[in-house]
Amino acid sequence: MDKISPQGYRRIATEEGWITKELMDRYQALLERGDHGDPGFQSLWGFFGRSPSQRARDLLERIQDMDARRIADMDATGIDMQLLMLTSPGVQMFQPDEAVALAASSNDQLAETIARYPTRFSGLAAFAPNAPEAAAQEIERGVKKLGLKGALVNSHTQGKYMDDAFYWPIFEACEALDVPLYIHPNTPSPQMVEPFLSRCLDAAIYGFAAETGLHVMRLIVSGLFDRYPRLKIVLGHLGEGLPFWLSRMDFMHAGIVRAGRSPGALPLQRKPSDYLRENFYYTTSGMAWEPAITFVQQQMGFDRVMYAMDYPYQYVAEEVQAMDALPLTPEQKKMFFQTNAERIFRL
Ligand code: 1DF
Ligand code: MN
Repeated sequence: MDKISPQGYRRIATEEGWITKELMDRYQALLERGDHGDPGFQSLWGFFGRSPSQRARDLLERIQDMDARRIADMDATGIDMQLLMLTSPGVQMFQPDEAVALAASSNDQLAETIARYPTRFSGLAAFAPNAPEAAAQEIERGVKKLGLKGALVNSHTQGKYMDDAFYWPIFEACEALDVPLYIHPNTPSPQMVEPFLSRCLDAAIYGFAAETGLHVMRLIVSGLFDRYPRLKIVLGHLGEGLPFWLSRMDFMHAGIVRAGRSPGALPLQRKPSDYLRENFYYTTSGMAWEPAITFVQQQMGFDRVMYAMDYPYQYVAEEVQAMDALPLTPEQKKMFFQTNAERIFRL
C-alpha cells in the first residue's frame, strides 16, 4: 500500500470519472428518445456519447475501462491512486426507483473494481437524490459494507437543488457517518441552461462552475451548515470560482439580511465565507494553474486543497509535471498530493 514513490509522495487524484456499461446504455437510450427534458445532458452526452470525433471516442473508451488501460494511463502520468466517482450526471437523470437501483448496482461494481486493485483505486458512493431516505441508506451501505469513502452528487437533480428540507436525510447520513459529500458539477439546470447552449458554454468551460457555484451558495444561505455544522463538502475545480468571492459575498449577504430583503435569506450563525473555510475542501481538477492554486491554498489553508486530474476529461501528463513543480515546501507538496486526501477521505 505504502510503496514509496521516488518523488517522496504518492500522487492521489481525487476527482476521477468512470461509468458503468449499464448506465452508458441508459444514456444512449435517453439520447435516442430525446424526451428527458434536460438540454444540458443532451449537449454533454450527445457529444461524448455519439460524436465521431477523436476526443469523444477516446473518452468513451477510457471512461468505461476499469482495468489495464486505466492503470496504464495512471502509470504513464505517475498517478498512484484514483478516487473514482460516477461521471456526471450519474443516476440523476432517472426517476427514483430506477435511480436507486442504478446507484446500488454502480456502487457494487465500484467496490468490485477496488477489490481488484486495492492500492490503485478508491471511490465515492453514488446515490439517488430524488429518493432521500433510500439515498441515506445507500450512502451508509456504501461506506460501511462496500468500503467507499464518502458520497458524490452531480449538482442539480432534474432542476432541483439540495437546499430544500426534502434532502436533509442525505446530509444527516453524511454527517452521522462523518464522511464527505463531493458536490461535482452538472450542466446548468433546465431553468438556466438556455443562454449557455448556443455558444457551447454549458459544460466544463464555464457552465459547470456557474451551476455548481450557484448550488453551493444556495446551500450556504439556506442555513444548511447551521443545521449540520460538522458536514464536510468537497468541491472540485478549486471551488467553482467561489474562493474569489469570499469578501463580496460576506458584504452583500450582511446587507441583504440587515435589510430583511428576502424570506429566502435569513440570518446565519457564521459569515458565508466561514462555511467555505470551515466546512469545505477543494480539489484542483482541471485547474492545473499555479496562481489560482496558490490563491486557494492561501485563502482556504494548505490542509484543504487536494490534487485531482479529472481523468479522463483532462488527461494531460504535462499538468502533473506542472503540479510537481508548484512552489511548495516538501511537506506542503506531500499534503497536496497525498496526506490531505488520506485524511479527508480516510484512505
Ligand atoms: C467534463 C469535465 C465532463 C468534467 C465531466 O463529466 C466532468 C467535460 C461529464 O470536459 O465536458 O466531470 N470536469 O469535472 O471538469
Ligand atoms: Mn469531473
